Amino acid sequence: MPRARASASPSLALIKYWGKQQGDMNVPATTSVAVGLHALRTITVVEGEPAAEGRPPGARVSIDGMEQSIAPFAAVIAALRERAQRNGSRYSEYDLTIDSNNTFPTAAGIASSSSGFAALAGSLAAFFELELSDRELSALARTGSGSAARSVFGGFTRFDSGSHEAYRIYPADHWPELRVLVAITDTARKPIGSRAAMERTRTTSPYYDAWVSDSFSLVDEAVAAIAGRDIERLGTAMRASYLRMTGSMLASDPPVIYWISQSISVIHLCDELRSNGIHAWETMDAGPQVKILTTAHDVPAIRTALEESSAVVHVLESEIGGEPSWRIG
Ligand code: 2P0
Repeated sequence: MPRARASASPSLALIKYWGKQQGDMNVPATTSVAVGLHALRTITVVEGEPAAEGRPPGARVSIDGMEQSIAPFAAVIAALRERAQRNGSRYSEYDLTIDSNNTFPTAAGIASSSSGFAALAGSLAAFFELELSDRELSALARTGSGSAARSVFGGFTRFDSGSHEAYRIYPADHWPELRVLVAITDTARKPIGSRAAMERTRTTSPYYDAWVSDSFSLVDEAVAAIAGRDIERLGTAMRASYLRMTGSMLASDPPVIYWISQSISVIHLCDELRSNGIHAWETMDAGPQVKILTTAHDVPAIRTALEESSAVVHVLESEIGGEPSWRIG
């Protein structure tokens, strides 16, 4: 039975994508700047067998052993299959069994859709024996989830407003000391998916237009900070981005509130650590976990503080990296 395997890491946005341009699938309204979280992976295996005569080929998807509704994956699978048909792939009419596993909690705000759709697109490209450039794969992964366009690259990435694909701005070894600690505060599934929440923000938040127009100034600031390996400058821009994004969410109707009391405790803890000269720069996404950007030097102090806090269930640590891989067999 033909088989392909892919693995990708979640893409953590330092400068956030929140809101879509109208008219195409997951084309961002804001420019995002992100890093790949090397220690966290989604691993996806695709197997196939010929579809029965006279029946269109189908697909089944499971995540962490649980069968999923096909709807969220249909666009990416259709796009890759269409590409396979055009290229005359010998497997284009195969029924697919897609099995995906995360090494971290799914759907709790650690960007599992970014690594998930990047690994899905990569595994299908390998299965159908397609030769795609990274940029082509990024555009295909984007049809599943906007942030997945970034996870097709490791290291430091950028996804421009109005663009169909992301690109790498620096490889991971540009800044080897950089680290991310993820403070897990709750592993329950989030109350509202980011897609619906983004759309609610766009259509009901009086702050949405201000969020979008303001967001661009932070991009240049973050890129300059990465170029100069300046953690304080990067942390300051990153903090402004997530707080302004959150402001636009909170002003939606009904409000979008991903924070729980433990998240706020960790935000205050980071503030306290910074006032003691420790580089603990937090950011948050569509979930209650708090991600802390720092350097290797300050990891032990932050870890100790997080482990002593009753707000934190578990701490994950990652270097920057997350080079994806895909292969046949
Ligand atoms: C990001 N997030 O830049 C932002 C920041 C969450 C907050 O991208 O609708 O799953 O599939 O394109 O990529 C999460 O949203 O949304 C996200 P869709 P996605 O990482």
